Amino acid sequence: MTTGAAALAVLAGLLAGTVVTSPAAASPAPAVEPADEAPELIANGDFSEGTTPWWWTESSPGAVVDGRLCADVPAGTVNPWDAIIGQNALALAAGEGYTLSYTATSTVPLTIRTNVQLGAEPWTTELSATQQVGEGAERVSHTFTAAADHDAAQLVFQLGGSEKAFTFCVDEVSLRGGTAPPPYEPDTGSPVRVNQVGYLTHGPKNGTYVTEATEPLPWTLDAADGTRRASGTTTPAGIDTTSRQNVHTFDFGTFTTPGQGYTVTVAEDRSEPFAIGDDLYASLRTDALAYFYHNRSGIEIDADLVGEEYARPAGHVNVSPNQGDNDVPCQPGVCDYRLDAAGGWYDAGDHGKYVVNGGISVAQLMSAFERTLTEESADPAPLGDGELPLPEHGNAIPDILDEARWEMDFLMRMQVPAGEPLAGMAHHKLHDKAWTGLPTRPDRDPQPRELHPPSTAATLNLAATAAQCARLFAPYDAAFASRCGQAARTAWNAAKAHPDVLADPDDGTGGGAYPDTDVRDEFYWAAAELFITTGQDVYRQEVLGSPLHGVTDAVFPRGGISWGSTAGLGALDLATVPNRLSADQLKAVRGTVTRAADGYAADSGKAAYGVPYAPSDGHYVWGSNGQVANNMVVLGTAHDLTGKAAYRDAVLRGLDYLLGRNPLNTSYVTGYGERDARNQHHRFWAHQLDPSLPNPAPGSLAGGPNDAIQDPVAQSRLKGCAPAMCYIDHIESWATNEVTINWNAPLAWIAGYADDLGGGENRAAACEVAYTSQRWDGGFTTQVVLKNTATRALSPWQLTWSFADTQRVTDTWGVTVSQTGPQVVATPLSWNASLPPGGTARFGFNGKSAGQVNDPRVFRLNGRPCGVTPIR
Ligand code: 9MR
Repeated sequence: MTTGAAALAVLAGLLAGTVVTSPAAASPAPAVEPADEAPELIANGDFSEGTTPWWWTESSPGAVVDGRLCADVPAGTVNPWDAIIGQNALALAAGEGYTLSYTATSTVPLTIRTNVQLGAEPWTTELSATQQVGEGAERVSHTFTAAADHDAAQLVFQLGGSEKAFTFCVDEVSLRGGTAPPPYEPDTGSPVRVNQVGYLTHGPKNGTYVTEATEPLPWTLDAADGTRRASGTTTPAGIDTTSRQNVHTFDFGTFTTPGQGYTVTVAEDRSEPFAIGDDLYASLRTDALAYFYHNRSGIEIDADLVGEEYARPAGHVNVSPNQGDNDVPCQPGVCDYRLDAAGGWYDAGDHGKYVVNGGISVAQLMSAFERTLTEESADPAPLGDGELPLPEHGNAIPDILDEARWEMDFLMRMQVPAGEPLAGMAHHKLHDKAWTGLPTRPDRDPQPRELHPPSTAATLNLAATAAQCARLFAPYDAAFASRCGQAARTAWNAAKAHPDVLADPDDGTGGGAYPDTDVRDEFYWAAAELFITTGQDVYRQEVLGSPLHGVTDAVFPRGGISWGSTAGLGALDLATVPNRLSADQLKAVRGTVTRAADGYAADSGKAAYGVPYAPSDGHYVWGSNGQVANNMVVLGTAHDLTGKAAYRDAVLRGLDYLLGRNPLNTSYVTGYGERDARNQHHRFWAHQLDPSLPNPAPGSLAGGPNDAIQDPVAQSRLKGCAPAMCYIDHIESWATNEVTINWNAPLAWIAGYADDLGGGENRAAACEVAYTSQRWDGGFTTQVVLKNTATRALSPWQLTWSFADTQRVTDTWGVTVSQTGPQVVATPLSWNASLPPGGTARFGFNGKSAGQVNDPRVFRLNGRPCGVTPIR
C-alpha cells in the first residue's frame, strides 16, 4: 500500500536527461570519504522486505527474484531515463561525503547511469555516474560530496538506451554518509496547547500545558491588548500515555466574552492566539466541503470558483498523456468489457478511485444534508444552491447534493453491466497500473487505468449509498433518484448472490488495496439504508437479523467507524431518519448510538488533550484524525438525539484536539490556526516539492499520528515516537500526512454541526409548530398551528421547511405558499402579517404527491429554528 513509494518516472527521467553532468563536473573537489560509522540512507537495500519503498518505470516492472530486485527491460528503449529503478526520500547534507555502492548484473552488457538527484525541479544532481554492467556480479562504488542540503533526494538507476531486451538485477544497495541525524525533536512551539481557531462563547474551554512540574501552576487569560481577563490554576494530570509528556490541564469555561487574539499564559509560556465567539466554524464547513470539488476527477477545476492557484485542467478525460476514465479496461484476465467510469473524486494524494472508501465519504456528505431534514438546529442554508464553490449553481438543488451526485454517478458506473459475469456487483476500484511520483497533476498522469475485480464490500457500498441517494434526490430529480434506487436494489441482490467475494489484500500496486475480510457490517449498513428508503420488510428482517444489530462495540468499534467498519453508518441513519422500525426497535437503535457516544465521551473526559479517541490497544492508526472525526460524528448525533451537553462538549474538545490542543501543537487542518499542516501528501498540492504548485486548499485535514510509520520519511525521523506524536508535516510522509475524501467527509459533518451550535448557548426556540396531515389517494390536506414563542413580535413573518418527498402544495388558506422543489416558504396574508409574542397563526393547504407523504420535522420562523427539542 505504498502510495508514496512511487515512481518519479517520466519527469525524473526527462529532466535527468537534460541536466546530467559528469561526476567530475558535479564535484570538482576530491570527494569527501564518509566516516566508517556514517549512517545508511537506503531503506531495504537488500530487498529482504520485498520491494518497498523502491519504485520503477512502467516499462520495466520490478520484482524480487532470489533476494535481488530485478527488472525486465524491453528492447528498443532510447533514452537512459526510459527505464528506471529508484528510491526517494533521501536526506543529504551540504559538504558531507557519501558512498553509493551496489552489486548489479545484466543479461546483456550495457552502460547504466546512476544519479543521486533532486526528485523535482530543478533536478540538481549530486552524483551522476556511468557504469558497465554485464553478467558477472561486481561490487560498484561511487563517492561524492553533497553540494547542497536536501530533504528528499532520490537515487535512480537509469537503464534505458539498449536495442535489446534484458534483465537487470541489483542487490546490496547502500548509500552511506553524512552524520547520523540527532534524535528527531519535533518543533512543538509553546507548551501551552489550545484550539488555535477558538472556543464557542458558551462552550467548554480547556487547554493542556506540558511541564515537568507536579504542583498546580497559575494561568492567566489575556486579551489581544495584553489586559488580563481571567486567571486560575492548572490541574496536574500526570503522564499522558499518548504523548509520554507530563501535563497539566486548565479550564477557562466560565469566561464568555467574545473577542479575537486571546492567549493563555502559564508560568512564562504563552499559547498561540485564539478567538472566543459564536461564529467560528462557518468557513471551516464551507472549506471542508470545497475539498471535494477540488479533488473531482473528469472536470476542469475552475479558477473563477477556487482561484488561479488551485485551478487545473480536467484529469483523466482522454487527453494525452492521460488514458482517460471513460473507457477503462479490466486488469488482464478480470473481464473482457470496458466501462465508462469517468468522474468521481480522487481518493487522496493519489489518483485512484475506490468504491470502498468513496462509499463512506459520499454517505457522510449526504448525511450532513439529511441532518437538516431531521434536526431543528441544523441550518440548511450553508449547504444550499449557490453556497459552495462548485459549478452547478442555479440548478435549484442544494450544492452539497450536487457534490454527492458527482461521486454517486461514478459509483453507479462501477457496477458490472447486465449480461456480464457477476452482473450487478461493483468493481472494487479503478486506478493507475503503477504508482506515479510526486508531483503529478491529474491531467499529466500517463499511466494506464485499470478496473480491479468486483467485491462484495464494494457492491454493498454501492447498495447503501445508492439507497440513501434515492430518498434524498426524490424531491429534486425523480429520474436520478429512481436510477439510484434501481442500482441499490440490483447491487443488494448481487451481494446476496455473491456474499463472500473479497478484495485481494496484496492488490496494492499503483493504488491502495482497501481489503476487507468481514462484510457483515457492509450488509448491515446497506440493509438499513434500503429499509429506510423503501420500508420493505425484507430489509427490516436483514437489519434485525444481523449478528451486529444492537452490539454496540461491533457497530461502533472503540477506535471508530471507518471504510472497513461501516455498520455504524446504518445505525446512525436508523436512529435519526424517519423509518418503519417499531417504537421499541427505534429506542434500541438509539441506545446503541448513545452507548457508543457514552464511551467516546468518557474517553475524551479522561484524555489530557481531550481527544475522544482511545483505541483499546493504545495505537494511533493510519488516518487517526479521521477516526477522531468519526467519533465526533457519533457524539454529535447523540447530542442531536438527546440534547445532553456532555456529548456536545466531547465534540468540541475533539475540535480543540484537531485544531491545536494536541501533543505537537499542530492544527491538522490547512489554513486554520497559527501552526497548521500544509505539506500533506498530494500529487497536485505539492508546493513542498515544486514552489509553482499550491499547498493543500484550506480546510484539508491531514491523516495525523500513525504509530506504524509505514513510510520512509516517518521511519527515518519518527522511530520510537509516542502514538500521538507519530506525525510529520512532510509531503513524502504518506502514512501520517496524506489527505483523503474519507477524512474530510466527517470533518465537514462536524464543522457543520459546530457551526450550527452558534455560540453554544441554550437558545430559546423561536416557535412551535403543530403540523397534521390527512392523506387521501394522490394527495393530502394539512393544517398548521404556528406559535411565536419568542419575546418579540414578528411582522411580517415567514415559515420555511423542506419536504423529504415529492409533496407539492396546490392551494392554501391563511397563507401564501411558494414552493421550489421540496423547499417551501409560507408567508402571511395582510390580516395575520403580525405575530405577537405568544400569538398563534392557523393556516393550511392541499397538495399532491406522487409517492409518500411524510410530515416535515424541521421548521424555521424568520430563519430561526422552531424548537431545539431532541429528535422525536
Ligand atoms: O486510509 C487507508 C488506511 O486505513 C490503510 O491502513 C492504508 C493502508 O492500506 O491505506 C489507507 O488508504 C490509502 C489508500 O490505500 C490509497 N489512497 C490513499 C489512502 C490514504 O493514505
